[in-house]
Amino acid sequence: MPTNVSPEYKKAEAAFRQTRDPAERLDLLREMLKTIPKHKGTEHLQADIKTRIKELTAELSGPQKGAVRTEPTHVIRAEGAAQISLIGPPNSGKSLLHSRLTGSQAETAPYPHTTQAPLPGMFMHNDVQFQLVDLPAVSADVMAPWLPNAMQPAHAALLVVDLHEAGCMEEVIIIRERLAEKRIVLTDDWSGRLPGGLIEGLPEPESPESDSDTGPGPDDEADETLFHTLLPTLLVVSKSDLGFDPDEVDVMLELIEMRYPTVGISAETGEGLESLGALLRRGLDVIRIYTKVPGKPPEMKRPFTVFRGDTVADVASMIHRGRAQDLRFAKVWGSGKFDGQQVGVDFMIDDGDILELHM
Ligand SMILES: Nc1nc2c(ncn2[C@@H]2O[C@H](COP(=O)(O)OP(=O)(O)OP(=O)(O)O)[C@@H](O)[C@H]2O)c(=O)[nH]1
Ligand SMILES: [Mg+2]
Repeated sequence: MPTNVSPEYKKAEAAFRQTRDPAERLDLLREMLKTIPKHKGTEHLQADIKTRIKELTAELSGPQKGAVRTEPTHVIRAEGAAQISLIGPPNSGKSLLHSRLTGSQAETAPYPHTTQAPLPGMFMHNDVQFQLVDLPAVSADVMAPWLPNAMQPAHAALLVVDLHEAGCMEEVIIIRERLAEKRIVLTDDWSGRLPGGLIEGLPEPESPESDSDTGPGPDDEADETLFHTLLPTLLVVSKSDLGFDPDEVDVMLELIEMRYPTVGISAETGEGLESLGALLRRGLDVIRIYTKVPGKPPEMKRPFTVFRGDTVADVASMIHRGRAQDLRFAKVWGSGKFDGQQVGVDFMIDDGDILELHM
């Protein structure tokens, strides 16, 4: 429905769609509520914004005073290139995978619902760091009430399934439904960057200038998707050491009517683990940026990571939190017309660029 919203509202909404940080999102929601035109056409949206403000405030304020049970806050601030949620039915191998990839020593056990709290850990793919968050299982009768909120900061999900378990497909359908009710959508849309179905070996990279304009942009989306968290999802078929039948993957994808990019892995033997980082990096279009100070060589060991489409201003706000508006210009080596070219804050950086920020 056209609601004739103000430019201020549009700006806050666009920023809201961009950020995954819960505290920033809360500020932006308040700004949206302040700037939304108050008339009949926006009543629904106003109510939705208020609900999200309440939910986020409760989640961010942690345990309530005088509450019977004190629970820690379950939202984990995203670190590294991207936050990835580990989700799936009980006992499917999420925690052993977490442990193998991040060295977390996450508790694993041969019975369901071992994991009860979110556990973050970092894993490296080449020089790109991903944050992997182990989460409790979802089943028909159990889903931690805080789980949907804990998935808000994520950029993608690994849906871990054990095809040796009877009822695996039904479980996946239930998980998708239960999360969708809470507006967490496990989508198979990776903006064309990953093929659907079983992936054996890494797919050939797309044309290098993979246009970042695939998929619906913020302006094309209807209001209803505003508070949906769309998580591009990889289907991870676990325990491949116990046998692995590619045909079963096809049957599963057909039954759940999704074309998730799918990999078979074994956390026990390590088979297939290498491909996860590579697929996430390609799927999320993570690019690396190096920085330098004037007159000094660049720091080439630890890149900053951003997403393709990000600008010089985005890098500045990551490095100089709260001081990004002080950025005057940057010099870029790599994707500029010539090395050391002076560029503005809106310049779109590319993988491997070296930046010199002038504040
Ligand atoms: N053979 C084999 N067993 C595995 C593999 N991954 C996990 N397991 C076993 O499967 C059982 C469950 O593993 P967990 O990692 O605890 O599973 P989970 O999905 O975290 O379970 P919940 O936290 O209860 O949801 C344990 O006995 C693991 O040793 C694997 O790759 N191969
Ligand atoms: Mg677990």
